[in-house]
Order: sequence, then structure tokens, then C-alpha cells
Amino acid sequence: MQLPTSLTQYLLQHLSQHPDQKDLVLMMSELAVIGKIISKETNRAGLSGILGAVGMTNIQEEQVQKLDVFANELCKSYLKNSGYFAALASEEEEHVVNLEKSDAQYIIAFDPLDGSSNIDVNVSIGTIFSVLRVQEGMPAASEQQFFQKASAQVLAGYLLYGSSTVLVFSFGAGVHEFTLDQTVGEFLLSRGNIQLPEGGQTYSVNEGNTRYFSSEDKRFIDALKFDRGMSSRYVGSLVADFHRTLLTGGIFLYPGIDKDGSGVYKGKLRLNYEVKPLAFMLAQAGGYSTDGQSDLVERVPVKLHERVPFIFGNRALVEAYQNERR
Ligand code: AHM
Ligand code: MG
Repeated sequence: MQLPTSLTQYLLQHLSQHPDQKDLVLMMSELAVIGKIISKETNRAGLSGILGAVGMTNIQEEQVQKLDVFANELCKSYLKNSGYFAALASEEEEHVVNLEKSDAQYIIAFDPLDGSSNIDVNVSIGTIFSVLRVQEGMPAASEQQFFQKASAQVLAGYLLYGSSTVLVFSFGAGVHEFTLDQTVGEFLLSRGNIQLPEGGQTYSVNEGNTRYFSSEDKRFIDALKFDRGMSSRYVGSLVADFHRTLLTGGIFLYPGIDKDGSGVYKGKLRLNYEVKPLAFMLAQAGGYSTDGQSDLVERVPVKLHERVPFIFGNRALVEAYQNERR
């Protein structure tokens, strides 16, 4: 019987081929542990809600926390203790958190629990992470450290807490999916070197925003429906919508929207926590992502919590979108 490759085996093989990446391999293993803990909490989130609703404490006599707060605090304390990171940036933290490790060579940005509107209603949510090297010539815990483009990431990935929990990540050469076997508590390789299939038939967009779209965006989305006859899927958790697109192709659009009628079209998704890690993996899987003007893998952040339009999927479709805007 052929046993699937475990994450531990995969990481050891990777290390034997890339002895200089020991830290990255070890931090990937730590991130997988964080994923297992959040996965476990996610599975009993309904119970936490019941306890939380009456202001009760849990079995360890701790105050029950909202799942997103729990995930953020867990990531912070676990990543600090790992010793690999000089600083972290979280979607849930206003400022960069200095981890007081002056000799650490890496920084990490993460979205501890993506898909906040889906947390309380039992729909897939996720955790996204992006690891960068500390740049010389500036303080390790400065915001500027995070102003590096997606292609500078040395490790990026996500955990998707869905019908099963999967870990998808890349060290920069190939994207791999591991599925958590809850019975043995180990991630097992389920898809190696994922490549986006050509000719995906799904478009994914929050159609409720149609009135805020530019006329070009409305026209493009109408063409997906009426000319190409594509089918619609939208979870509203970026990790879930990304994972489906990675596996089945198609196009996802969260274009800039003009909600206040000012004529300025603003993106929603965060460059550092959501867009960069996903754009990095998508590029290796043969896909393409754009902010409407150019390749998001090369976009340099200018603000820590910067939000950008995010359109990704099969290259031909996304390039068609981009070409209409240039
Ligand atoms: P969050 O980080 O507060 O959860 O917001 C990001 C989420 C993404 O997961 C998802 O793609 C998007 O927001 C959905 O937005 P909307 O509800 O506007 O469609
Ligand atoms: Mg998010």
C-alpha cells in the first residue's frame, strides 16, 4: 500500500535538497501547528459562540474569545516564541509588532482569520501568511520592511478550514496542497505542483456591488455571463474563492468600487495580508493576477494596510480584463 507523503516527510526531503532553507522548513512546520489549533477551534466555533453568548468561561476557566481574536492572539504568541521572526504584521493589528529578536532574519504578515462575515455561519474561512527577509538599512520592526513586493516572499501560504482543512504553500518553486487527517493529526500531501487548469468556467464576484462598479467592470462581467456563459460561484471568504479558482480555473474579481459616489474606485482586499501571498502562489500555478493595470506580483506596497483591487485566475481571462483598462 502506497502511503501519502506527510508534511514532515515532504519538509525533510525539501531540506535535503535545499540545506540553506532550514529556517523556512522549520517555520513552515510551526505554521502547520498553528493551523491545526485554529482548525480544532473552528470545528467547535458554534459551541464557543454558545458559551460566549452567556459570557461564560471555557473548561480551562479562560474567558471565551471570538474566533478571530483567538486566532490573532495565537499567531502572535506562537510566532514570537518560534524565534524566527523579528517582527510581524497582522490584519488585526494597527501597527507592526516588534518581536524583540534582533538576530532574526525574517518578518511575517498574516491574516489570522480571513472571511470574517462567514465565521459565525459555518462557512469556510482561512488563515493566510507571507514571509519576507529582513531588509538591511532600516529597523527590523519598521513598516517599510513590509514594503516588499510579492515576488520577494520566501514562503507564502494559507490554511482553509472547509469541508476538510487544507494547507497550501510555496517556498517559491511550486504550490502544494496538504490535507489534515484529523485522525492522526498530520497533514498529508493531496496535490503536488498544482497548475491552474485552462478554460475554467466560473466567475466569482460580489454582484451586490454592481452599482458601485465602473462601467468597464460592469461590461466585462456581463460578457462573462452573456457571451462566455460562465457560471457564478462566490463564497465571500477569499481563501475559499482562491482555492476553488486554483483547482478549477476561472476568474475572481474584487475590483475597485466607488461606494460613496466620489468617483474614486477603491479596492477592498489587503495587499500585504491577502493579495501578495495569493498572487505569489497563483503565479507559480500558471495563473495571473492584476490590480487592473499591472501584475500584482510586482506591486510594491506603500502602506501597511493598503487595499487594492484584486482580479485573478486563468491568465487569458485576467489579461482580457486588464487589456480593457489600459
Ligand atoms: P476580512 O478580512 O474582514 O474577512 O475581509 C476580507 C474578505 C475576503 O475574505 C472576501 O474575499 C471579501 O472580504 C468579501 O467581501 P464582501 O463581503 O464585500 O464580498
Ligand atoms: Mg481578510
